[in-house]
Amino acid sequence: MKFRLSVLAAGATLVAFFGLFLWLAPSAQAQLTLDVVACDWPAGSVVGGTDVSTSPGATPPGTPCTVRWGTDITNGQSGLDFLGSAPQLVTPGVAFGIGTLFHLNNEIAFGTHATSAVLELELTLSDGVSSIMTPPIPFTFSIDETLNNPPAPACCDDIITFSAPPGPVAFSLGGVTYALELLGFGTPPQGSFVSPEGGTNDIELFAQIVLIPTPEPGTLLLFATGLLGLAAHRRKRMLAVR
Ligand SMILES: [Ca+2]
Ligand SMILES: [Ca+2]
Repeated sequence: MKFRLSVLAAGATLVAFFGLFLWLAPSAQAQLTLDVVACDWPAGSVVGGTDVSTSPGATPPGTPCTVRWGTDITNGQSGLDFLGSAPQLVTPGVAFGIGTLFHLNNEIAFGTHATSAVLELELTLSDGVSSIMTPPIPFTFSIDETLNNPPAPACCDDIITFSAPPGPVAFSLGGVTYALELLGFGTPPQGSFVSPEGGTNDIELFAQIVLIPTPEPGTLLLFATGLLGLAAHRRKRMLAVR
């Protein structure tokens, strides 16, 4: 009897683990077509800075989205531009260039610089059958406008970094759930972009689209069956020792 219960327990455990494996394992996915990378720097998201202005990127692509700040002292304001990539094929889990970031690193009056701004990206994607535009996916860019003392070019480059969204912004295409991750600046992707003083500096920004595993009804049923089997075995064992 004890042997039979053990076999049952082992079987239930295997079924539960197999169901869990199927639930978590992403299925192989074909390439997607990335048609448009639209962008915006929402004015309300800019922290610090005086005389802040923004403009969204145009669709179809070719015009960057822009944010400007600071008091011009004859060179122009400082700011950031983002220009989305040209249409391309992307493979889930594989890095691709999503666009180019420009830092307009002009000398501005002391204390008039911004410290961060949010870049919102909206991707138009298709899987060959259906097409979607994602919701706005926000990434916060921190701007460290270092003091220029002594003056450029001897000192001191500015540094741009970004952070991921607080939670993955999921979107669905063809019944599959995905999320967008920024990987970094340049190749191999770096976490920060060092921008020399005096002029406009640019760098390509790399990203990847990742699969978000979602349980399918059959997989869930398998997982639940295994769990129920384990629970039944446990109950029988508890009754047996009374
Ligand atoms: Ca600067
Ligand atoms: Ca500086």
